[in-house]
Amino acid sequence: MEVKKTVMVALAGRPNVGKSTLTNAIVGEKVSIVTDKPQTTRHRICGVRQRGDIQFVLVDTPGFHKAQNRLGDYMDGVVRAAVGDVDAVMLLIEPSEKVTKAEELLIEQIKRSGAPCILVINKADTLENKENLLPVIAKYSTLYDFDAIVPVSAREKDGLEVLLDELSKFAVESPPLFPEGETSDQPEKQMMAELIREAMLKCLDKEIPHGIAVEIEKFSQRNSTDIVDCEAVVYCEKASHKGMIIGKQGAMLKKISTMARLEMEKYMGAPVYVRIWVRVKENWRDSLSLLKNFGYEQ
Ligand SMILES: Nc1nc2c(ncn2[C@@H]2O[C@H](COP(=O)(O)OP(=O)(O)OP(=O)(O)O)[C@@H](O)[C@H]2O)c(=O)[nH]1
Ligand SMILES: [Mg+2]
Repeated sequence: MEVKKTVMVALAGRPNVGKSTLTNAIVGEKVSIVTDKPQTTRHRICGVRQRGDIQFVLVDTPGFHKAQNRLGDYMDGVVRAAVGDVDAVMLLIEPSEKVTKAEELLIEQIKRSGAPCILVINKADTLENKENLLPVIAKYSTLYDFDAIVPVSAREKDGLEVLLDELSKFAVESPPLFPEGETSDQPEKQMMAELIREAMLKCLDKEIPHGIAVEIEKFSQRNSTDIVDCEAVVYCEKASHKGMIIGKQGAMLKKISTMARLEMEKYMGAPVYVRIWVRVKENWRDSLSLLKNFGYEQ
């Protein structure tokens, strides 16, 4: 069906509430990486989904948090900019009455932007009793007059049609913002870097994966085959971190490479050869020039 209307919607919320999971669930494929660690997403990533004659553009953003370095400042800036630049906002929360500073600040941003806002209570599958939603709804209703409140489970893909129905109300007549069939604005090369970062977040503990940046040095198709060659450099912040990333006789790096390769092959639909080097760049998260170098630039 021809696209006649579009609606661009930002997903905002504190780290780990499931913004990227919800983006992927609505799009129907993985466009944004997901892990159980907070601060997984660092960029603004658009996911695209068509239903009927409406094109939905989901703007996934980094979790809003109290920034502790310049990378964090950049990430929070991405959220602020996204909230001010869309047809509607979804504020994602977990089913809890506890309102954190991040949610208070986001509600302030939303008020200031004047964009319509839907409160999305995610992870509804974790509730034993749906009645437990009522105090959450009551609490949040005192903070802001939301245009709608929709409980969903991004993981179980539950409640998504109702959510899309609500979002449809903010669609505007427009030619498509993305060409038909395109599901994301993220270049393949950047997705490869993200999938390596995802594997590192999953395999490594504590601070280490948060201090990692990935740079793709080679990404090309091998002559007259469908094989993709990918070479990447992973930057970490300390020599001791480098040791842990590589592991005993390279075991950890091998585990990370394999995990990343499987996801890359799924994404590319072709065999992928991955080689990863590890280098140390101290305090890159506070260096404006290195942040820019790694693509973290407004
Ligand atoms: N039980 C349950 N878990 C969920 C649901 N949605 C997401 N999760 C889990 O929550 C964790 C965080 O999910 P993400 O999608 O990465 O969260 P995010 O909000 O994008 O996080 P940041 O990018 O760090 O801000 C992952 O372990 C998900 O599997 C849900 O509906 N139910
Ligand atoms: Mg995310």
